[in-house]
Amino acid sequence: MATPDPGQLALPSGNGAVEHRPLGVFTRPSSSKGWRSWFTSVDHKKIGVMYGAAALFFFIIGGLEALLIRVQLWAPRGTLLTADEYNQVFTMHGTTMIFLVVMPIGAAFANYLMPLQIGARDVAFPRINAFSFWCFLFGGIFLNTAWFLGGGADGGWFMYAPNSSVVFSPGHGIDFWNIGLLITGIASLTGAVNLIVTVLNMRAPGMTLMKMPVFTWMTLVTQFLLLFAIPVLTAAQVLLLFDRAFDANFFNVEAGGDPLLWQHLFWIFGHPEVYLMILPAFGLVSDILPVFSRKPIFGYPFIVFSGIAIGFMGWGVWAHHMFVSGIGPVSVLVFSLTTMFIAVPTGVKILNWTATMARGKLKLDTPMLFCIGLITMFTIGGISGVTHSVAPADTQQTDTYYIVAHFHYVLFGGAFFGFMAGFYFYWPKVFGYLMNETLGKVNFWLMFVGFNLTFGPMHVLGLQGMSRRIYTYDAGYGFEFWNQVATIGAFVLAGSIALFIFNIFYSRAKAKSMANPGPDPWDARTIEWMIPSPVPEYNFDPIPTITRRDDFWYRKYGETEDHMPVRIAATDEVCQSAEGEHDVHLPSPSYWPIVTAFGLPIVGYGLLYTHWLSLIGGLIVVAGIYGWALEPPDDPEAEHDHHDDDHGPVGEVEPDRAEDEDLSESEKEVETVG
Ligand code: HEM
Ligand SMILES: [Cu+2]
Repeated sequence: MATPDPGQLALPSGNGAVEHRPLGVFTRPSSSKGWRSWFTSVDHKKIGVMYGAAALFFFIIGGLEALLIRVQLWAPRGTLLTADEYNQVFTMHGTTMIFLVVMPIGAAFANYLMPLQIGARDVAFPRINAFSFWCFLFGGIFLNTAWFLGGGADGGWFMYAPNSSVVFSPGHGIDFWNIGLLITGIASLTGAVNLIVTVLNMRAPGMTLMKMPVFTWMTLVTQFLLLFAIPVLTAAQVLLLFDRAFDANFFNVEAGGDPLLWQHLFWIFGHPEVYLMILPAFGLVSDILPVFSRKPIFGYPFIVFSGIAIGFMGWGVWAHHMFVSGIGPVSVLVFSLTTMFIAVPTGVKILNWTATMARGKLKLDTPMLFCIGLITMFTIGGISGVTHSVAPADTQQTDTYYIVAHFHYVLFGGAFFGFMAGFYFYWPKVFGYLMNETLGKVNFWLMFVGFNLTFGPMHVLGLQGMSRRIYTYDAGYGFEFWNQVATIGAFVLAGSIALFIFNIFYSRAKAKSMANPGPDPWDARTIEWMIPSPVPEYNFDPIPTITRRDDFWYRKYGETEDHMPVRIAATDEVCQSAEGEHDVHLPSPSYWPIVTAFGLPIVGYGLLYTHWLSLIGGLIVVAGIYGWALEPPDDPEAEHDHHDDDHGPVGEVEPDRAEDEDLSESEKEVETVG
């Protein structure tokens, strides 16, 4: 008698035969349609959209916290927040914006876009990809439930010891921060492994590394930074957990511990962290700028290798956050120099972007405006960054509003402006309609003005000596005027974000009466624009064969002797259509990623309240892993599953190997004619 497959039950089916029926819980959900499908989807596109939606939700929370800060500081002796409440609000604001907004928006674009840019059908491990997303979401919600369970974390986003100890912060706020970020850390690590394997293993034939779009390159560097940085933070967090839960004294100087250990561990993670936030935005700008300059990116290898250089050099500068922590003159000198050096590869990018625009046919549509916004605002942030690297000057600047201005110029002016360019540029590809261009331009200018009104004055306040993290200030220091300008700016900024959200719904409503903008509304350069919008579940059919960088562009345009583009084919001739039969195998939806992830916050609540909860949470995680391991690789009856017999094993996505040397003539031949 044949042994039944795991997850199957051998049932007598009369006439002595045995029928193998999958155990109910081990069958895979069949439909990839309807709202429920979002909970079981393993489709990288849906996961990308969910990362984006969740991050925008957390952005609103972080933004409201920022407005509370600004209202509190509108005038001397503000009374909106108490000192303790203020500590909670800026800690949660900083933590939310970094871990629950900027990082996941990077993950949203990486998940949705990168597989399309390399010509893949999905990421290497779709169920792990879903698991990563749910870990991020549940970790973020867990962290924010602190607001309803005694108050948010109050030790600042970098949580210095001994302030983070139970002596100085007895409530559970910091435990929610710690456990919440341990859970989101799992999301980052599993996500990083997944995306690295996908880039290195799943590229379309001919898509060699040096033909990949810059965003995919920056995604690869970002995932390696995550792979090495998150474990450092996790190690520090486990020490903090032991200090707070079991009096371990790792950071307690009276018991031989060392608070500086936390600072070193946190910033060994923390500085690469700032680069893994900015590099995806850099990648987006490097792919969008050529489209609106109608020129290829200037110095592609330099743009790529400067990103890789930043990825490496970012590990050698962490102690510039500790110039006044007593690390000694030699360390100060060394880290001062390494910090100055890292300005070089960053400068290379700004030079190459400027050279790409130079003598280009610039089209100032909204995505392009936000790209120019990033280049200008990040340059300002970069320059103030260089002033920090001069240690004696930093002694004056550190812990003042000059620093607050700096990191908002690089994080908001840099990363967020870059993401806004990506939203407006890729919106038609993801959702099948264009965002309203007039509202888009107003959105940009309102955000640009609001941003500079909010954070520009902070440079002045900082040099005037206003410390950060003070919940109020006395009259007579001359801080009033610029604080009021900054608060007005913050509300203009909030208005621009409200306008962005309005534009989403307005354009969606309008789209109902408008024609689909087609696969390539911007006349773009990379292959994600040669497939229908919204992108069909199977992405490409057939998988394209790549012959050069900007492969899609050169399917549409040839070049005259003086490198002027000349049309050689109409867009719809070279684009793939969603019409007709598409016989493509796809991984099936699954319950188990969300179930397994759901057990983690329950373990977290158990650590804070009752170990019974930890037990229950632990059982859910174990059951989830078992269910995951035992579920059939695929449900042959599943409606979404267009079997294609020439595809091998079912289940996880099959990689299309991209030979890293150029294609034989005959292969090139086959594809282009197709
Ligand atoms: C939406 C508009 C925003 C406004 C008005 C704003 C305002 C502020 C202000 C006033 C502070 C200083 C609080 C203090 O030191 O007392 C602050 C801190 C901070 N902000 Fe923002 N911010 C905004 C967006 C962002 C974004 C997009 C990020 C991106 C990552 C961010 C990251 C941070 C961080 C990390 C801190 C430090 C928190 C700490 O000291 O622990 N902010 N923000
Ligand atoms: Cu740093």
